[in-house]
Amino acid sequence: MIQTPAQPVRVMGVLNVTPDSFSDGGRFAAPDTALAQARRLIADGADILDVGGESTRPGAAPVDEAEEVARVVPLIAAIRAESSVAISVDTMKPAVARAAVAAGATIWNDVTALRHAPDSLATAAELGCEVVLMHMQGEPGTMQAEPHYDDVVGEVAAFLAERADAAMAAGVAREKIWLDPGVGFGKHMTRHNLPLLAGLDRIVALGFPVLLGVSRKRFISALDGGDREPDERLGGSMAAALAGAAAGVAAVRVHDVRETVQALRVWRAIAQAK
Ligand code: 9MG
Repeated sequence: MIQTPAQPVRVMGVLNVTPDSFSDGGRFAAPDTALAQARRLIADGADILDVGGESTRPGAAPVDEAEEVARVVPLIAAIRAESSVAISVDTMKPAVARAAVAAGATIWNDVTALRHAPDSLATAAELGCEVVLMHMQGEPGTMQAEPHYDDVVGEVAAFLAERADAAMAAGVAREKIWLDPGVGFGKHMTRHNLPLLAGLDRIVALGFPVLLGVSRKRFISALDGGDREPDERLGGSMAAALAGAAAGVAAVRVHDVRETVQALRVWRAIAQAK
């Protein structure tokens, strides 16, 4: 069923300060370039900036804690000094999340759903920040080798429900929890990502706000001839974001903020005119 959410879908702009992210690796690694990009994303209408200092793409080099803190914390502090925009930190390391929250981040976006370190759950509870719990089958380095599901939507939903329970049992408040199906993380490009996108309403039905990341992902290229570079996937990114909006997601994580804001505004206006 098509939903028109009471609130507009929020737009999370991607701000990678990494030399090797899949779409924008290296472009915003220098501090002044990264702050300029943050300003651009805010001007384009981003509700949240997702600052990441370690790439999760298969084959990316691991980054040590001190280096990751050095990449993200000065940028978060600089954004916070001039803007009240919501900031999330994309990290799997509790110490990085802790430093980022101290610098002004209010959301911990963890692609491992607080499974990476023994103290991840306790740290999230102690920080009292919002947390994004994302589904991933396997580890970032090898997750695309041979992903397998009997029922991708059911298994992702069960995993996310279990991680939300684990977070709440550790002391994370229910209203701080977001869920994310992890499109492209340990999923076959079309056999798993497409049914997952088609079944998003079952993830939404778990009762937590859902974040959806589809922007520029490889499945879009696979559906469009197979060899589209990340910056040639805008149309597919919009289509998938709107499919998420129709299923009731609360936010989309995107590279192309201005185009997404426009697409969501038009989609919402049409849906509300019914
Ligand atoms: C860091 N990152 C890359 N893709 C992502 C996605 O789909 N969701 C979330 N939460 N984080 C992502």
